[in-house]
Amino acid sequence: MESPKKNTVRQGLLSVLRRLKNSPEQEVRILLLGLDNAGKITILKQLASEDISHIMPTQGFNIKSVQSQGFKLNVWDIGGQRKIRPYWRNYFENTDLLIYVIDSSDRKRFDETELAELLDEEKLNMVPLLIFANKQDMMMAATAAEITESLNLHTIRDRIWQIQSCSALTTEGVQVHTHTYLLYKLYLSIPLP
Ligand SMILES: Nc1nc2c(ncn2[C@@H]2O[C@H](COP(=O)(O)OP(=O)(O)OP(=O)(O)O)[C@@H](O)[C@H]2O)c(=O)[nH]1
Ligand SMILES: [Mg+2]
Repeated sequence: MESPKKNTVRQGLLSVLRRLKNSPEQEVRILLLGLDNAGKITILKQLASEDISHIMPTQGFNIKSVQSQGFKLNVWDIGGQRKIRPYWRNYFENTDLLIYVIDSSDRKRFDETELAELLDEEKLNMVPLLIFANKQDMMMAATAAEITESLNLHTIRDRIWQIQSCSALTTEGVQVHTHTYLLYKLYLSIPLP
C-alpha cells in the first residue's frame, strides 16, 4: 500500500507534466503571494532585470513573463495589503507553482502570514510551494530554519515544498528558475506508475 501523501504528490506531478506537454512554450504559471512589504515586486523586477529604485506598494496585481532555462515563467504578483488579500483567491486557478515571500526581518508578523489558510484552499491543492525567506541582508533577519520552525512548515505533507533564503536587494538566492527546476526535478524523482 502506498501512502496517501505519495499518491497526492504523484497526482500533482502528472497534472503539471500534462500541462507542460500541452504547452509548446513550456509555460509555467507562478503565483507570487505574501504580506504587504514582503518584497514580491522587488523579486519580480530582479527576475526581469528591471530597475528596483522606484518601488511602490501594489494596489492590484502585476503580471510579468520571464523567459528562463527553456521555461516561460508567467508570474502573477498580487498585492499583499490586508484589504487586497481577499482577492488572492481570484488568481488561484491553474497555478503550477506557488511562491510565498516572507520579510524575514519582520518577526512580529510571522503569525499573520496566512500561509496555512492558502494551503487549505482547494484550488491550490497539491501545488508545489517555494517559500522565499527574503531580506536576508537585514541584520535582524530570521534564518530559513527559524522560519520553518515558526511557521511549522514541517507539517506540510500534501505537496512538495522548499524554503530558500534570499535578498531581493542583493539578488542573492532569487533565481526562481533554479528553484522551479529543482522542484520539478524533485517531482520527477518520484517513480511514476
Ligand atoms: N533590505 C531589503 N529590502 C527589501 C528587500 N526586498 C524588498 N525590500 C524593500 O521592501 C519594501 C517592500 O517591497 P515590495 O517589493 O514593494 O513588497 P511587496 O511584497 O510587493 O508589497 P505589496 O505590494 O504591498 O504587497 C521596498 O521598500 C523594498 O525596497 C530585501 O531583500 N532587502
Ligand atoms: Mg507589491
